[in-house]
Amino acid sequence: MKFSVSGRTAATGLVAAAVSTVMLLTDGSLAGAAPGPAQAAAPDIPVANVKAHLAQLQSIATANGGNRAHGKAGYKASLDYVKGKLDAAGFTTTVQTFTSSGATDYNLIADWPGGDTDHVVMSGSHLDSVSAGPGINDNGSGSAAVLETALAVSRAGYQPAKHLRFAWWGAEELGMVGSRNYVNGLSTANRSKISDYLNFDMIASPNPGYFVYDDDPTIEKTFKDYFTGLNITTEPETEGDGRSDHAPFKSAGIPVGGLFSGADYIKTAAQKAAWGGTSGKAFDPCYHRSCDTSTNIDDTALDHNSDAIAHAVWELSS
Ligand code: DTR
Ligand code: CA
Ligand code: ZN
Ligand code: ZN
Repeated sequence: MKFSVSGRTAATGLVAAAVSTVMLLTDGSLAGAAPGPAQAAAPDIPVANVKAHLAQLQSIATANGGNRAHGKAGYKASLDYVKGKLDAAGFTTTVQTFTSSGATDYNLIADWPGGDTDHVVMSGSHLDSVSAGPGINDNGSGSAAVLETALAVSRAGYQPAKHLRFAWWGAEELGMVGSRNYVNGLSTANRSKISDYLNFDMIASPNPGYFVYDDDPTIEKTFKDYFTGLNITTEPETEGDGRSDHAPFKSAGIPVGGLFSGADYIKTAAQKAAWGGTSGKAFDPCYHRSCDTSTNIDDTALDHNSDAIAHAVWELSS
């Protein structure tokens, strides 16, 4: 039986229906109890695991001229690291090759076997950095959190109704080149099969904010409700409209959403009151600079956002 609403809502509906039809028989047993489908909640994403991926990305940058940028060895080494983890975890991985600014570049796509491939929940992040530095917050943070969420799917043996797909994009810093290449390569039919594209680009800024993309309302509500459960206020993410890898998907009419912890904009006093940190200072003062290293991470924001990603993936795919 397929539900048109999220599995969590459907399960609630089933339980309510079961209760309304249950009768207490003379022998004390219950007749008509129809257990709802087991909708497992998302697991906690261990932030230590996410930070371990960030440490690897930092090491890769350090060993390759200090960055993980388009056309540089550090980018391909980053992709090989992520791919190795996913292959070992049972994902079907595909490396897409494309050329940009005269250099070969790569997207990594990972499909989790199973689920209805006519309904795909996709999560993505750009894996490249700028050439000025290692790009640990921008965007090692999103890449590591999406990777650990995918590995959590494998660890759980999660088999949702919808198909799960994950992606790590090349050349976002050149203008969303990799993600645009991917979307442009999809047939109209395959574009229509992507029910949700979730984008994660800078989710652990050292002076963090909690911003939720205000594009698709269902995805937005999924994230906002999660943070409400943590008693964390969120704000709509409007600065980044068109400035990250959700843009090509949105242009193709695919529902998009995502999370953001802030870049070079300044945190206000009101935002400090809501989120802590320092007002009058940028959310990420090392944005696009050499100091965007593994010390340029707020662990609490990384943890909350990683858990929110897992929550949304479970919720939207059930
Ligand atoms: N992460 C940035 C792109 C980006 C996304 N949202 C915003 C908001 C404000 C400035 C930049 C951004 C990048 O990859 O450069
Ligand atoms: Ca966690
Ligand atoms: Zn950037
Ligand atoms: Zn970015």
